[in-house]
Amino acid sequence: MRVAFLGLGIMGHPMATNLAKAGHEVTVWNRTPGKIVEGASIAPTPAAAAQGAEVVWMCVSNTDAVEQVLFGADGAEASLAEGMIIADSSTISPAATLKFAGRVAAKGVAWVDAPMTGSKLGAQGGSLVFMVGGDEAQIERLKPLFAAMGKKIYRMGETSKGQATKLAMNLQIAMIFEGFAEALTLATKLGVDAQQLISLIEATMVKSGVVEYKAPFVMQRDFTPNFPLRLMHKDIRLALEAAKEARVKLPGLEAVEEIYDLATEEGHQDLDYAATLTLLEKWAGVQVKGKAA
Ligand code: NA7
Repeated sequence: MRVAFLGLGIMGHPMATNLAKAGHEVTVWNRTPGKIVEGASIAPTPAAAAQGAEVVWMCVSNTDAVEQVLFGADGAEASLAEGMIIADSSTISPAATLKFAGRVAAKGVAWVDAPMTGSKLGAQGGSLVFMVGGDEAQIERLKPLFAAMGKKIYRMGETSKGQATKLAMNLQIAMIFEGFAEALTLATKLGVDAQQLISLIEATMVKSGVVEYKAPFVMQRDFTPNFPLRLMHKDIRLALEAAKEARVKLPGLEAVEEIYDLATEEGHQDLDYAATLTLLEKWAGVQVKGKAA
């Protein structure tokens, strides 16, 4: 398929690479120029990338970035034509998604929100899991593209339900990691070996995909971003905003948000969200490490 891919960050770059590798005709655009994707052409603006495309696929930071890329100066909107599909893998506000989808629907363009989970390794390995909102027939048309980038697609309902689901998923990731980080900090302070604790976690019902993914990074104290803290912070805020609009109380997530506020004040926003651990360590006066470390 002819795809315009907009946004070549940690996730977008490997996704676009996998689309090109699978033989799709990919044109990429990134706000900061200079990024190349093997097998893809480069366009100077979103409008130029979208010209003649069947699908415009976005993977940019946040709601404002999506608005900018589509409707700002040189935005993709100028090149939209009847029958095209916009697929959005950015994590953004479900309410804004509906607003944007309404605006492009006037041009006969469908909107499929397609946020994903799987982090940098999943994007590189083409094993992302997509949670998707949109019309079934349009999602069907996108199947070859999903197949090139991911291993599973879950249709969660109509447009915006993919975004709503993503917020519910990242809420859990943030809270599960925070539980793990607090457990590691307390155990270390009380004299328990962290690596031993992790082995026990893995052998019991406490185990989780989040812990399995993050434990090796934490034990190596590698906080380079797989999923940057600033983006998890954004998702926590989006979830709290959506909860407020829907009159839902999320007291646990509100407490976790404070940790992210403080981590940001400490300048950790560009590290992985696992760096929230370092705040707990600082307050406790310990550093989590295994005997071997
Ligand atoms: P990154 O690595 O921070 O990449 C973000 C991308 O979004 C990158 O290409 C940015 O371009 C682009 N961006 C950011 N703001 C804008 C604006 N205003 N206009 C155009 N492009 C913009 O994030 P990830 O790849 O990890 O994640 C992307 C999304 O998936 C995000 O919503 C996550 O929550 C899930 P730059 O290179 O900085 O010029």
